[in-house]
Amino acid sequence: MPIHNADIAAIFTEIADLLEIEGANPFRIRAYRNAARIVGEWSRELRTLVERGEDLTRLPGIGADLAAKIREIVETGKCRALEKLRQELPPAITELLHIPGLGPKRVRTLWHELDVQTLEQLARAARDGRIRALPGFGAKTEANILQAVEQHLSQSKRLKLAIAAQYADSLAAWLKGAPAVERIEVAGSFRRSRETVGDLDLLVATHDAQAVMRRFTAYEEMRDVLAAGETRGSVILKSGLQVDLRVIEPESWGAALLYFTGSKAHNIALRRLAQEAGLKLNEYGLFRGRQRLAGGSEEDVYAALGLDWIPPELREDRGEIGAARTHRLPKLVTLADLRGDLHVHTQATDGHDTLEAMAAEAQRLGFEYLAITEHSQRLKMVHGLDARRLREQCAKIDRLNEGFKGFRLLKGIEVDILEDGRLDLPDDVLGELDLVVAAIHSRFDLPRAKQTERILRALDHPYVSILAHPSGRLIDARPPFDVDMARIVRAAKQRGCFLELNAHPERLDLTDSDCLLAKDEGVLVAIDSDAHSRADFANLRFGVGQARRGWLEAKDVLNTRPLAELSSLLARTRK
Ligand code: DGT
Ligand code: CA
Ligand code: CA
Repeated sequence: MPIHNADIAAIFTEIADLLEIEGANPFRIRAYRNAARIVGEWSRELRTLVERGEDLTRLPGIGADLAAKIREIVETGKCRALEKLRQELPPAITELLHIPGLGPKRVRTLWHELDVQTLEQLARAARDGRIRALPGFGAKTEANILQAVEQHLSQSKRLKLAIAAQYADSLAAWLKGAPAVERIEVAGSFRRSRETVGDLDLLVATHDAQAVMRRFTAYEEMRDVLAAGETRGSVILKSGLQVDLRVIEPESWGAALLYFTGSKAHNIALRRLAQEAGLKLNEYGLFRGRQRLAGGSEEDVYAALGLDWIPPELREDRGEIGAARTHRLPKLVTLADLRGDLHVHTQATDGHDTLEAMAAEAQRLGFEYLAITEHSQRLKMVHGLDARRLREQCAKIDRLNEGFKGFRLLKGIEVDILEDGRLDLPDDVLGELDLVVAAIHSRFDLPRAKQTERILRALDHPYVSILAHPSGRLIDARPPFDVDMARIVRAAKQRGCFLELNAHPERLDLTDSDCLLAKDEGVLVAIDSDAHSRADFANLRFGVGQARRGWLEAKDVLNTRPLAELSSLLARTRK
């Protein structure tokens, strides 16, 4: 069974959790947590590195011991160290750690004192009022726990797009091994580039449905086959991800792809349009009575309905159908339109690659420019730069730039926005840079008015060029902070500065509707990788997907501009 990075990361996280509940050495625990993060965010499959016999200790934070474990996991699907821990502790106990307010110490107490080993047992103990009596808990904590655990139990699990992509790519590659497969596509929310997906919807065109279905159910990563009929199958993968497969005749390809790409709202609107014209639209085609008018391709079907072809990212019934009728669909930005990246880190702070390596990779990708934007001094955990180290880095960038042709490193900083909206570095040094990216990394909990004021004050600073990850959210992990985004967008417009769409798969803010706001207001959006390693440039595709969902065209995006134009736009952000 092919092992994905997320599987390895999950194993390391579970080891760290179990060690923590056991009360093990904090350094050991931190090593596993770091490894889980690095592996989970690594944009190439480690499996392939193992298969090629590459040296895994070259990954940041991975020593010989962890490298051996990665190899063991890839080769056997298991990790003996984890199995041993699972024998020592209750198997589901790490789930308790997902409840806010429950750290390892409390989990250990609950387990030892009340024999609470699962979320259900935790809920029961809270309902029975048994938790409040424990040392260090109390009635208020008990009530909070009960509320959190009930919410947690009712939550549906959605997968982040970047993780779903790893599972989808492997499964599609496996299915392509069936000779009968003529076409294959992952449809549904995945094709629409939603930031998370509930399940994968796979579509295959073939004349031999049986052969395809056989290959599907023989996939190594299957956990449960929920249904496997002649033309449809539904399974749960070992990762817990559900996959629906539809097998269709090639002549219905377009109609089926349209139907299974959705969204449901888009489909309903199309079907209504067909009905108004006396036609019938379903997954087999567009019909007048029994006569089939279209269905082989999506373009056919849209054309027969009097519409231009609509890119999947727009299919949310948010005005795209009207725009398609009047030939006013946006010409959406593509990855190839990006000429550079305006937010990356290097080894000088918490990045894993050198300045030279990041520059080389940017050139290999065909970029014209790359802005180096390290964290600033207040972020001590990541060795944020003070004025002296920033100036040293700038000098180094100047030297490197002398050797480049058709490529330029820009001198920047991701300066921390302090709680009162001031910036974390003095004006004189900020004024020496090509651009200043400002971002919030603390006090996510300020009330709306205060948080908004804080950001407006930062935007008003004479040197700020771009507001990075403007909502601070981490998908499924940390909610966006409470701000008046419309006001921020207007302020950016007045001030002539820009907003970032951070392409990191866990961030992806601006959201799609924020992008629409920015576009309406005429504020250019910078699609940035926030890369902490060379491999992270690959994340730009997710940022572009989000931007496309927000109707952005190349002209709406800052870093589609050639260097000269970019430089003058950045220069204009200075007061
Ligand atoms: P997800 O999986 O929650 O991230 O979202 P989707 O959009 O992938 O939804 P899913 O997997 O339930 O269904 C895939 C597509 O199939 C959906 O986008 C449109 C189509 N579809 C599903 N149910 C219906 C329905 O009741 N009516 C119509 N017109 N289309 C549907
Ligand atoms: Ca789906
Ligand atoms: Ca589905």
